[in-house]
Amino acid sequence: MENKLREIQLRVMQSIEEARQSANLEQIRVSILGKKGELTGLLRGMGKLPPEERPKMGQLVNDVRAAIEEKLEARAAELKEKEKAARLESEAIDVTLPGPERGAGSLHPMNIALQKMIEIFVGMGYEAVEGPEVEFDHYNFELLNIPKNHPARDAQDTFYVDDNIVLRTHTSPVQARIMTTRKPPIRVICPGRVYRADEADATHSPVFHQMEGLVIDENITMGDLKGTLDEFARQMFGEGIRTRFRPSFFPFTEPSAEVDLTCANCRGEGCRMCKGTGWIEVLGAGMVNPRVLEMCGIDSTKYSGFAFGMGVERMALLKYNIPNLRYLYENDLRFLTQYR
Ligand code: 2U9
Repeated sequence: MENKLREIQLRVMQSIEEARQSANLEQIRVSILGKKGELTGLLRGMGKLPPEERPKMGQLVNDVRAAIEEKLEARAAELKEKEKAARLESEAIDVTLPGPERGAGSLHPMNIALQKMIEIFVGMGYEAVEGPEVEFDHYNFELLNIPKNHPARDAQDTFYVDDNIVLRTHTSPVQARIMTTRKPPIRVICPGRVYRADEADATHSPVFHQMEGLVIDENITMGDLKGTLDEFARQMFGEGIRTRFRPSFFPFTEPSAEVDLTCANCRGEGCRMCKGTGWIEVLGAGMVNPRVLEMCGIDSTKYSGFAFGMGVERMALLKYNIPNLRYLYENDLRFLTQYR
């Protein structure tokens, strides 16, 4: 039995030394020291030995077991170190490699158009002012001469938050707020997001952007409005683009006009885009209704003013010859990054 033990010890020590993975060590441990292991088997067989030999053999088995356990532990530590080193090596990051390329961003075409529009009016001495998108009925409608039961307040056009609060349907309430808090001369543009309960199609979206302008001073005339919009058209779309005023109606302006620009596609010759007319409708405008001036606390016998409004997305579509509003909202970068 002693020889058998020595033989086991030698053989096991050797195979531990030769093990290349922690998992192999575990196999060895089970096959020798486990319940059905070789050494455990020998220990069980001790009952067959003469009683006087049992203590000596018991001691020997324990020594061999201790030696094997110690060796297993030492080798496990060694392998663990090696495995860790190998893992570190394989996971090493070369910090000198270049990172993934990040292309330069670009502005959304709607914002490019808006920036240009703001720049033109700031160049003419206007101040850009913003206001709340969630607005009181009072500023969005009442002060603009749109009383209760006016068709423009129809629930199908307006998102109501409650009886007194709406998502603003135009940026006009910003000008109304300015008129109630400032004295003339007033010269402002009000760009921003507006909301209408519209079905989305090629030219409509329930959320879009407007830029409105307001000028109030002594002796402001329709001639000032015409000259201002002529200059805007020229700077926005180029030399030779003129404006044409057609009579219209808005509750907040009197008189009111719908304003066409020379078709930039055919330069007024007549083409498919302008349906042969040479003109494209792009703006609304007019002289501020004296009732609106008075409701906002401005003396309509001393002051007069003009106002205009335009859709920013509409300007972008025209400027870049984009056929459908949905291209602006689909967020396809191949499309959006084309514009400067
Ligand atoms: C105050 C007084 C008057 C703003 C104006 C328009 C004409 C107009 C539309 C153009 C296309 C809106 O984007 S659109 O759908 N706007 O036609 N807006 S005059 O007049 C005002 C505003 C505020 C206190």
